[in-house]
Amino acid sequence: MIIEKAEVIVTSPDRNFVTLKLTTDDGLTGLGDATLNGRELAVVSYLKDHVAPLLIGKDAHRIEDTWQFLYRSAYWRRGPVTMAAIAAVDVALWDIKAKAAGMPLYQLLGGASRNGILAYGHASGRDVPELLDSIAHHREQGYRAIRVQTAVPGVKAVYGVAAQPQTSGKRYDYEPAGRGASPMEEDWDTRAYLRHLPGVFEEVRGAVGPELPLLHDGHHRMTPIQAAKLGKELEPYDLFWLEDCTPAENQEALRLVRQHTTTPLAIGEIFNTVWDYQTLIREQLIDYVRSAVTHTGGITQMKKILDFAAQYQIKSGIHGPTDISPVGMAAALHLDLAIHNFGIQEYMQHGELTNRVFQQSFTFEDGLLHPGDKPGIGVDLDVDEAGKYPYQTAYLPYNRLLDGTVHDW
Ligand code: CS2
Ligand code: MG
Repeated sequence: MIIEKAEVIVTSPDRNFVTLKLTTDDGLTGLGDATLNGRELAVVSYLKDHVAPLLIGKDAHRIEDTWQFLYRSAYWRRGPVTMAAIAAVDVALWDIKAKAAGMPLYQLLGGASRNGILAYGHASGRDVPELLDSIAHHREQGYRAIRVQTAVPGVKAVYGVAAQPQTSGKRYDYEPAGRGASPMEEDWDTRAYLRHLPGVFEEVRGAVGPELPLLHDGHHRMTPIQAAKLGKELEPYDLFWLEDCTPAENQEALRLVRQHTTTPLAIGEIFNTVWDYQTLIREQLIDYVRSAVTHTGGITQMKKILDFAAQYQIKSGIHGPTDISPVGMAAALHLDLAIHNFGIQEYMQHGELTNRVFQQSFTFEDGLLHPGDKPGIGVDLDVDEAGKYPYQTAYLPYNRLLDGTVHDW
């Protein structure tokens, strides 16, 4: 089964997506997500100019060998662009292999380890009443776990807060990447955030009761001691996890946070290889691995990372915002269903235009996701529909502190 064609399809229905489509000499096709929010064209070039030409003529069955070839033959290693490109090839090859076997991908990964995949959605609100409405809206949709993000007094534009109230039937509409020639500047004040958030969680936990799993994303903005303080102050509200509490390039920083709080920690959505996790996992400094299959070299590396994490009782919490395409989402679900150390799956729901471009077979019912049983990963891409939505330059925002200093967004 030889790779005959490698096409890079860029489309921008509700937002930009990059998809790799491989076709074999016996007519099988496979899809891989290569979307890197705000740097999509870098991955397009990496695939078109340096990867696709090398794939033609290769045996599509040799997934591990192709992964190792793409990782080691480039000489330069790691990084989000490289690993997103490798991920797209990897997932497309797994899609093809599962189709050739006539099975959904999860069957090739060990079969189902559970009946359904617990999902969490994104509730948000500029104030507590709006936030409680949004939580109610997500519970009506069936979510059994909910992320809580809120505005911060004195801060104009805050990450994760939908532009308008979530009312029934209204999709969560927070798309961080702003279409335009340069990144939007947002403001931030960590002390104001730390003064405000515990009170919000006290009201939310009081309103929803003790059972509902609540999550929160710190989005890389605190110092380790600030993260420790917040983790400790949120303990009475029994969070499912506090995510990206502090930038983790220095993995040892989490030692300080861990010393002060039992609030579970989730990290890794901006990581792209197992080496980014080595200390975090070995020293059990985190409880959940947050990477997306799309940004971590695909199924092949993601499964290795999660198997490594399983030895330390660390679970999966795969990244699933709308900038992970339905192809990347489907790949995650097959892994979620098969691995033993599954934790939770992030699931923001894509918009209507995206769902016209990508026909998906995964389902979301009663708070649980399932990849479906179509051979492969279960996603088809309508190339004609995709062609209606050309790429539009879009960047993620960046932050400045009130004194003008650039800060993590
Ligand atoms: C967020 C993401 O979903 C999350 O946990 O951190 O929405 C993140 O902001 C985006 O993926 C950035 O493109
Ligand atoms: Mg996050």
